Amino acid sequence: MTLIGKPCDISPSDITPKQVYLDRRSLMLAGALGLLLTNPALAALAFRKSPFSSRDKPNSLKDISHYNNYYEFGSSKSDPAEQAGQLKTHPWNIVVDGAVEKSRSFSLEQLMQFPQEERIYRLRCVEGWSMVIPWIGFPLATLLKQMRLTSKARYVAFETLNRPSQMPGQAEGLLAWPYREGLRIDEAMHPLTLLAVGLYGEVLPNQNGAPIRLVVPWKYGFKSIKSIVRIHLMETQPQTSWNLAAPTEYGFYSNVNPAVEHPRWSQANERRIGEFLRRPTLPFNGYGSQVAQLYHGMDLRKNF
Ligand SMILES: Nc1nc2c(c(=O)[nH]1)N[C@H]1C(S)=C(S)[C@@H](COP(=O)(O)O)O[C@H]1N2
Ligand SMILES: [Mo]
Repeated sequence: MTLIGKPCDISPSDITPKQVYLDRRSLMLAGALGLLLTNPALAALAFRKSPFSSRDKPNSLKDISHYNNYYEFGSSKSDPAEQAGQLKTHPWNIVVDGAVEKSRSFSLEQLMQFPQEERIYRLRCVEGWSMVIPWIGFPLATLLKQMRLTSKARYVAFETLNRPSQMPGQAEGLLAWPYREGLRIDEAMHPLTLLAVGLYGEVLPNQNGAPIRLVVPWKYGFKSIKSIVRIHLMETQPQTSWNLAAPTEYGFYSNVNPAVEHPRWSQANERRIGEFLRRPTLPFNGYGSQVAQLYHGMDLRKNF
């Protein structure tokens, strides 16, 4: 398998404890609040750098956490940063059920036990902008391999939390709530497919999908569902919120494809947030050497 750029050599010095990102003041504050000692999910976000990282320069933390799509908190880019603080992300569990021999619930603390990596990925939104984000997380495959899947497990469906009391956008009928997404099982098992629990060395800001969200870097941003509470293995292709809302605009696959237009605009190029000139959009968002073979023989115009 080819990697993006050159794989970096991973040495023990690349294992970066969360503490190096914290200044003295925030460390003392975290200590005073008891976070570092009593909450294992927040204490030890240690990770190693991944050879799967893009070499593009990451966007600033400010851009990444203040220009968001998270319709549960409103439909403008600034709404999530203003509104998502009210979401309570602890305690948190993900239920894995459906086509498995035995359903299981994973607490956030259990999920944090999986080896964590920093993965710098490009994110291409269907609206025509892109960002580069240094995620921290683990492959979805790591979680799925904990389960015994049955032969009916051909697709994976994901669901976001449904909690209108803390997610004001869910009172509006913009989308079918809870937000739903899905992948084919081979896409879900692909080593690039990540469950992210942090970014820039910290736990995820709420507006980026805390405490745990999906990241599928070769697909348009809306596939990367936030604040996941359920992973359901299925035999048939799951429904997705955006496909239900506008089936001619948002298909199931949603692979980044500059050659297939959105009905209302071109997908040929994109604006990297923070840059002025638009840049050409790459097939599969530049991850084609790793994922194109998943779609061998498929008509990607029909399966958009
Ligand atoms: N639950 C949920 N997940 C979601 C969305 C949403 O509205 N609700 N928006 C999607 C879209 S359109 C994009 S582009 C990305 C944005 O992720 P970011 O804000 O962390 O950059 O989240 C995706 N995940
Ligand atoms: Mo998006």
